[in-house]
Amino acid sequence: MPKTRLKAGEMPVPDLSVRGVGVFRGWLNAQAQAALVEDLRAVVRAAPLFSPVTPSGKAMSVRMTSAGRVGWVSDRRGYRYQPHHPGGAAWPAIPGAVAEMWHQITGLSRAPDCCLINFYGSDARMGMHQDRDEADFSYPVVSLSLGDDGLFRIGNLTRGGRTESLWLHSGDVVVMGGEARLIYHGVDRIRAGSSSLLPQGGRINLTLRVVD
Ligand SMILES: O=C(O)CCC(=O)C(=O)O
Ligand SMILES: [Mn+2]
Repeated sequence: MPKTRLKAGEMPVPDLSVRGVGVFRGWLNAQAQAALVEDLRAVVRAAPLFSPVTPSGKAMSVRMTSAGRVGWVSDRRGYRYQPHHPGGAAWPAIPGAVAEMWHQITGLSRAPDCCLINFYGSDARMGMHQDRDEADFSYPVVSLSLGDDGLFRIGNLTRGGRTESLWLHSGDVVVMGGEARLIYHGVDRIRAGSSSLLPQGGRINLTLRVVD
């Protein structure tokens, strides 16, 4: 539920832009966040969180699963999208509220193929990387944060160099599109106990992508 109602054809303007990355603060209010957590519980019952390893065999600290036509996985065979959970079942559908957010933020009628769901415990992080396993970089990547605050770091279009960081709060939406579509980004740390949305604490990040 966006905080401002938009007329048809009007695009929402981000609250801030850091190196071309748009940030919408509090796109979902507390009630919408709580409803979405319930939807995500159903997703995780159908497609349980798993602990991926990088292609070099290093354990990732986030646990993840996906919803949508395809899901993103990482294992010794590499990073890729595939049409089924590692357990073999098809991925569940992307929750309606998440798809609605995508359409409102992007103005696209095209639906996302994948909603990657990352769960960060208090010690989890995500190293600097680009999102580049998709076929067409003209589509933006949109992500939504829920639960504890995460320190999001934004770098450059090539690895290294100076970076800027900002805290993402529950309900915030980030858009990496246009010139910033392939910008390096990562999550350095989680501020445990900063949100009461998830009874056990932690942070959820949903990343929406058009894959092919
Ligand atoms: O957790 C986040 O805010 C970012 C997640 C991310 O970059 C990814 O899943 O590719
Ligand atoms: Mn990413």
